[in-house]
Amino acid sequence: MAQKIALVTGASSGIGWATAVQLVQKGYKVIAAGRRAERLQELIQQLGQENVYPLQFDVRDKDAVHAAIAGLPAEWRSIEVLINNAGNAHGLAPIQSGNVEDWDAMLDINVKGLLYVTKEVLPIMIERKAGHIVNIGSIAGQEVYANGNVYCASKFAVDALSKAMRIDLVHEGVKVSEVNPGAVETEFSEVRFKGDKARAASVYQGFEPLVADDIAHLILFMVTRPKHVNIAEVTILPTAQAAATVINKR
Ligand code: NDP
Ligand code: 8X3
Repeated sequence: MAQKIALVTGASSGIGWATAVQLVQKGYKVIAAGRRAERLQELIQQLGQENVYPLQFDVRDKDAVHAAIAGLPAEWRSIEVLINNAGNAHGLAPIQSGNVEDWDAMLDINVKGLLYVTKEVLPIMIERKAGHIVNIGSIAGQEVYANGNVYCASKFAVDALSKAMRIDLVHEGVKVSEVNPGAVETEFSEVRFKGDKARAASVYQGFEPLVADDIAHLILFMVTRPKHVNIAEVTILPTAQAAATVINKR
């Protein structure tokens, strides 16, 4: 049987990287997308070039997204699984002092980027009347918290889009799922705090956060269910976390 093909956005780091690794370990071939080409090369070195095809693009650039996916070699085109994972928070500030470039980045990457990638992949899935899209939302898409404003709005949008896509695509045989993690220790907080590693590390001090592999395990479970089963939405939290800002820190 031919190996299944999965496209993972944001495969150059964190949750996307761990998901790409676990998909290959499970026998998938992975199209690994991200902006940092050197990271994608590291992934190829780890997993083998027969298993990983790198796609370098910025999800904000719809022409680049189109060119990358339209230009896939024939043997890599039959995408069955799309993990819409690329995204970040940029800044953590009250709305009245928010940075407009940060707002643009979060809405353009987390929301519009997800749409651009999905738009390019859907014709492939619809033609086959099969496929599975997993959108990475967040606990921040379920509750707002102080200073989270635009990041929360971007993840509320991912939640709305996931629900809407599931409704529209049910007639096409395409599954849509959403994974909503709480605190996962990745490069996420370093990006949010613009490279301030000490501040980023402090987010995860005093409790045991999730790691990227925890989310990847869940995604693997979801995409390997039988054809008639769709796990629609899952919220996954560290045991020490009960809500976006309720964390049992010692
Ligand atoms: P990382 O910062 O480790 O990874 C983010 C990934 O997104 C990188 O691979 C990055 O690749 C990619 N990315 C960012 N901007 C762009 C862009 N403009 N174009 C293409 N790719 C881009 O963070 P995580 O792994 O934690 O985050 C992955 C997802 O999980 C995000 O959607 C995040 O919102 C979500 N999430 C994270 C949580 C956490 O606590 N860590 C909790 C809940 C949800 P590159 O820079 O190479 O382009
Ligand atoms: C990332 C989790 O709580 O920092 O989506 O928003 S949080």
